[in-house]
Amino acid sequence: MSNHHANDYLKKIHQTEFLLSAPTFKLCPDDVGFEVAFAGRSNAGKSSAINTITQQKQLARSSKTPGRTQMINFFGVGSENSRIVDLPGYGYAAVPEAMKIKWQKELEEYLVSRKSLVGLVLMTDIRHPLKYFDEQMLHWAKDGGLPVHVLLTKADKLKHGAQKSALLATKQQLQSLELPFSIQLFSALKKQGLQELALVLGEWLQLPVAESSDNHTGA
Ligand SMILES: Nc1nc2c(ncn2[C@@H]2O[C@H](COP(=O)(O)OP(=O)(O)OP(=O)(O)O)[C@@H](O)[C@H]2O)c(=O)[nH]1
Ligand SMILES: [Mg+2]
Repeated sequence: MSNHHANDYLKKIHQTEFLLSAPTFKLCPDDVGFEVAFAGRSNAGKSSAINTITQQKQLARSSKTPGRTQMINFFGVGSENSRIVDLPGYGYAAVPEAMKIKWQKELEEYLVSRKSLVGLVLMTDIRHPLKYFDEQMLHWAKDGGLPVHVLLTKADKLKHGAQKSALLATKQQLQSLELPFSIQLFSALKKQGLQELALVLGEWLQLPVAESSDNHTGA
């Protein structure tokens, strides 16, 4: 797999546009095409990752206040049939219990039954191990036959060696769950891991690549 494709995918991903915000999954776009969901605890860095990979400062609102993203936000990657979804963060303590339970039911239904959903990007702050609800998400993804790509976000908060250790520890944690997954380091601040993420999104969303000129010889 080449960086060549990663750059083609990135170019396409830069063309991402906001589609719509939905307060519930009942109001989400038609279940056609391909969709990748970005999920994680509140404040994990979901919106920042979307803004960074799309090279658009304000596409997904990011904020220092946890729980700010209450709506399910849909973005079209060059087309409304290739979508990125910014899911509301979970684990925000101030949300009433009844609302949490209602939301969790909706989330589970979405992950298990949404046909256009082709992958889950699960984000977790590199300084925090996967928590109970992250594992819950991973099990729902497994139930839905959904591949999972884990981003260890805010990697810039740790030195190189500590980044590697965190990567290894989370890999081991995921392996013990016996789920198919891939994992990478990511930093929105340092723009670290963009190509790796672009490759995953490009493949899952089946984004077009430019015609290869590799076969042309001479002249
Ligand atoms: N140092 C550092 N800070 C980051 C990075 N990414 C996000 N942050 C900060 O972490 C906080 C939360 O980022 P968001 O992108 O809003 O997180 P979110 O997951 O969308 O949060 P909710 O929408 O509330 O669930 C903000 O203060 C960001 O500036 C990163 O790569 N490095
Ligand atoms: Mg957000």
